[in-house]
Amino acid sequence: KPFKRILMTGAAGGLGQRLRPHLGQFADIVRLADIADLGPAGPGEETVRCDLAERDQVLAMCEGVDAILHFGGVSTEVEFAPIMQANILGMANLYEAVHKLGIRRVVFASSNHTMGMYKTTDTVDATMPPRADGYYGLSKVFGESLSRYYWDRFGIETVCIRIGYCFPEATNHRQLATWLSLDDLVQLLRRSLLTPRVGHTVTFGISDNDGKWWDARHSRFLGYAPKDSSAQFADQVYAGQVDWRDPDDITLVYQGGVFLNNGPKYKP
Ligand code: NAI
Ligand code: 15L
Repeated sequence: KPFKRILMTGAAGGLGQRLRPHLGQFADIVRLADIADLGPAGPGEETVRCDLAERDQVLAMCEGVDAILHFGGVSTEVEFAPIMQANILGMANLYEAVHKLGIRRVVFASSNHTMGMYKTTDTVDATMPPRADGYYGLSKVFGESLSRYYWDRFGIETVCIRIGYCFPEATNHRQLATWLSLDDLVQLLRRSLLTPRVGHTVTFGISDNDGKWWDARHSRFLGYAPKDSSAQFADQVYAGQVDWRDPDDITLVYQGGVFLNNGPKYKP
């Protein structure tokens, strides 16, 4: 196997639970970490309870690992304080530990919400400036910048995957554009972990969908070749939805979709 031990944070979450059965291919030992209960460790697994906001716990969580899949943190738009703790302080704690322990590579679950203020008529590539759609997206921009710094300054490699919509089925027009199948995510993780030199790379976590909004030309060297497409859900979506170009609906105008409705609200 390519690694002796890898760590996955956020392993109790939605993606963590779906990925868990696929991680054994990467390492002899898979260390699963979360602040939430992970259940009993299976063969080849270790479990660790860790709050990403707690520096000492993060250091202990990272000890003895060769690479990290960093999926832990707040995964939706909420108020700033919990995002700051888990995603901002948590990211700083993680990279401090990574540097201290000499860990060479991290795969970071970034998000399409780093670019949610681009319009659904725009095509975005990895060289374009981030345009986050809220605190959550901003925290992922911070994560991308922090990991860039750790590459530039200390040579720690990171692949930032701006994941689209990784759930079993696409049920609306936005999800058709942004859908990522589990198998394609597993392939992308494999390419991100095993490609010999990745430096600091920003890529997009989507399947081979029609009408994509993102152009992954700058990360082609990863060799990611998605096998699935959201086209399998298109008939169902188009049958149920009519006006998905309504210019007065900000959740349709901007790529961030419904996250646009969840940001800070100032009441007069
Ligand atoms: P999720 O919310 O189901 O899982 C996140 C996990 O992180 C949870 O198990 C939670 O307990 C853990 N966590 C939260 N705060 C923590 C803390 N302070 N310390 C330690 N663990 C903490 O989210 P999901 O859907 O599994 O996503 C995983 C990652 O992928 C997240 O970072 C999310 O931002 C990112 N992502 C997911 C997308 C998707 O389509 N599912 C799309 C874009 C990004
Ligand atoms: C995300 O970043 C979230 O973690 C996920 O739950 C979805 O909401 C996804 O983006 C999306 O944009 O649909």
